[in-house]
Amino acid sequence: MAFALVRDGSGSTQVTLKKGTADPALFALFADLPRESVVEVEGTVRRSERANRGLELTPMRVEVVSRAEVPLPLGVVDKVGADLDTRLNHRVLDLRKPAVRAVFELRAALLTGFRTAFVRRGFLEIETPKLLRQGAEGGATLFGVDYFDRRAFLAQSPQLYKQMLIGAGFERVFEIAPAFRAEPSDTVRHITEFTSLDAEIGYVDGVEEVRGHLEAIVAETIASARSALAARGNPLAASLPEIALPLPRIPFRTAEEWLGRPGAERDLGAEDERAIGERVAKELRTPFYFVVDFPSAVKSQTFYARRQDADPRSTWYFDLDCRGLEIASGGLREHRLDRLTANLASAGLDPAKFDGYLEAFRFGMPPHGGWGLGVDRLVQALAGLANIRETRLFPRDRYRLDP
Ligand code: AMO
Repeated sequence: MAFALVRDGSGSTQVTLKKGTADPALFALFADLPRESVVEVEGTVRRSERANRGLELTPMRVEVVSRAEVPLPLGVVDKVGADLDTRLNHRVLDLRKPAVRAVFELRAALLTGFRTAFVRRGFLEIETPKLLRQGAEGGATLFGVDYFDRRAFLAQSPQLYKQMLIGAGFERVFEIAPAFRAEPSDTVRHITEFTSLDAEIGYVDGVEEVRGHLEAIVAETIASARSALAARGNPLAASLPEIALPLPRIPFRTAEEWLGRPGAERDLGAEDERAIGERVAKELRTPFYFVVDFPSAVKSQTFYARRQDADPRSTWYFDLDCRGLEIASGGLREHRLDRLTANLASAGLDPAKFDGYLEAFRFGMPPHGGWGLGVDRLVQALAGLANIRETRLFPRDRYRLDP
């Protein structure tokens, strides 16, 4: 007997040849067929107790459409795992593994769910420029580009444009697009090219309206992804949590008390976020939660963040975290031109370089707010992946530009 497992996007099926009954030429072809070759098989399907999925195929005709080279640089069906670098170096083979493909089905289901949730709420999908004259998220992570005889930068986020479109009267917008950050550090939660899911809402009554949209959209999207994945038999469906709303809102001050540094007004690092996540898991038993009211001192570079009128030491900024990982950040924006210009100056930025953005605030700009959510981080948290690189087909980091 000779066996082969034939795999396509829907799963794999056993092909069985019995010596004596099968054509000897077919037997010979089968016997030296390299693993992972592309074949076309025609034959009879029979029930079989022994075979995977309870079916086996007895072939009458086998055509080798594309022969794989030997040896494979990366095993596809091997039980022993390769290290991540080897996997990413041979990503096309790696992506053939059903468990790896499952992550991308999750990713696609989330993107479809997000789009549906936004559109249902009257958000308009937008696409903003990725080649910019100015960054919005701090100079340290800007990628410079030669732009004819000038210097341009890759967009770190669509921040300025989504706000400008509120000035254009669009009221509710969202964008799902690449964002680029020259992250110098080599961590398991940073990459240089990620997918940012941004939303902006005009005429907001307060920050709760922004958070309310975000938590409802995330909960609805995860629920729709769960049913889409379950229908495909994707095992990740079971790892998607039911989300009870409203999510807990943990004041930044409380988080700092938990961390044993009350009133320090220092930004939260990866270790801090992990510690907060552990405490939330133990006491509140929820995967998702907000950390709210970031101090102005922490957001001093975030010139577009609105300070609280009653307490200017605090902003209306928040993070959405999942199990100790920051997934999104957002808040209310400064829509008053004089204060926005002052914020730019105190962030050490030249308002003259932001004239296109600032113009949007000169001819009528409603109060607004929104958020940016890292799609890769969300997939990482939901699929329980150790490294964010596993959430991207062909990840980019400081060292990796290929494949
Ligand atoms: P922020 O800089 O916090 O906010 O980014 C928003 C979200 O994007 C994700 N993210 C990243 N994911 C992977 N690799 C990276 N290098 C990386 N950097 C950021 C995170 C983060 O929460 N303009 C604001 C958003 C807003 O206020 O609307 C912004 O960009 O999940």
